[in-house]
Amino acid sequence: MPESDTNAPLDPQWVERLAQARALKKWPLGKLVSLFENRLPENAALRSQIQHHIARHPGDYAKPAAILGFTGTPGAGKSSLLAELCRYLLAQDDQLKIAVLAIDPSSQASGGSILGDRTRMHYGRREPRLFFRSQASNLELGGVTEATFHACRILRHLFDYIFIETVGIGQNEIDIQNMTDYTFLVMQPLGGDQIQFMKCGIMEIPDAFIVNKCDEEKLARSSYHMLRSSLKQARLVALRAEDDFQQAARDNIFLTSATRHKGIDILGQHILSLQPPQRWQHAERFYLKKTIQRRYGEFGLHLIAPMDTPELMQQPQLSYEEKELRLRQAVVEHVKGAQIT
Ligand SMILES: Nc1nc2c(ncn2[C@@H]2O[C@H](COP(=O)(O)OP(=O)(O)O)[C@@H](O)[C@H]2O)c(=O)[nH]1
Ligand SMILES: [Mg+2]
Repeated sequence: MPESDTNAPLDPQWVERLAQARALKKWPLGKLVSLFENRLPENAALRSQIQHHIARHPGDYAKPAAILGFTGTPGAGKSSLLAELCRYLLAQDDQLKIAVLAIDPSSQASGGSILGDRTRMHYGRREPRLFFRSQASNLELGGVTEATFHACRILRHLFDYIFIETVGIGQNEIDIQNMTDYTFLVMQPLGGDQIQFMKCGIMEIPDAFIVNKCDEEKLARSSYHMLRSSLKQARLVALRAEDDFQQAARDNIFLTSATRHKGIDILGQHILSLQPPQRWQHAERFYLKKTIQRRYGEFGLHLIAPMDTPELMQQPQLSYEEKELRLRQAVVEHVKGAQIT
């Protein structure tokens, strides 16, 4: 794949498709996301051209999206809560656009996602400013989060927020945190087990805690006090001195009920007030290295270590594909030049 291809002008058909995706037409959006998600080698030049096209027309695209991860045990109410949250946010600003990526535990037998359709139902079908996609977790070469990352590469130029829903157990969540600007841990009331999770290092410290299913205020209050005292004990996060239920949000603790629409406004306002995202370069670097590791193992990582520098990793004029190509070339050239002594 010569760089004359990766930087060639974009085919007019794809220019048109990009314009339609910007207008949030679902079919071209789906096509574009698949193009990035599937990562077919024969489409690498096209993906690169799309990135260069976007970079050449910054005025046409939104500023890159904030990427927010929602993680937690199955049944905690992540999907229900996200649907409510999206409704709230879209109602606050009629220009706002949101993409939701839901990573489904998928059935080995069918190879398909089992929650996708059920989750999709939460959102209704008529909201044009919301794009929903579920990603099956067992189809992926190199871990589900690679597909999520590659989908975000294009979605971040088209939306203001990307929400990623994952089940909070295992390596995927740690990987997800390498691409999210903020992580929210969604819990059920009165269960202290998530603190244990974090202590074991299964996930890194989330930026905020949400106790969902707080349908009654009494339950919200007791959940708040319980979570706060566990957090205090675990000394994982800095908390304010006062233990004040009304000010829970100041400690990044949110008490919500998706079914009774409680606490959604406070959480929504918190999300709207978050600082602009800054993690993307970190995410690119993490996934570039992950690709090299998957292809060439620790040996490959060792070989590219001298290239793991801002000069290569942060060059905005290079597309992701071009960066990956340079790293892979470095590995291959080293192997070709190696002498047996
Ligand atoms: N009582 C109550 N039930 C809820 C709430 N949010 C979600 N649920 C229910 O909890 C179950 C799991 O919700 P879901 O959103 O699919 O959880 P997820 O697996 O974390 O995505 C569903 O039956 C929801 O209706 C809530 O705030 N209160
Ligand atoms: Mg769900």
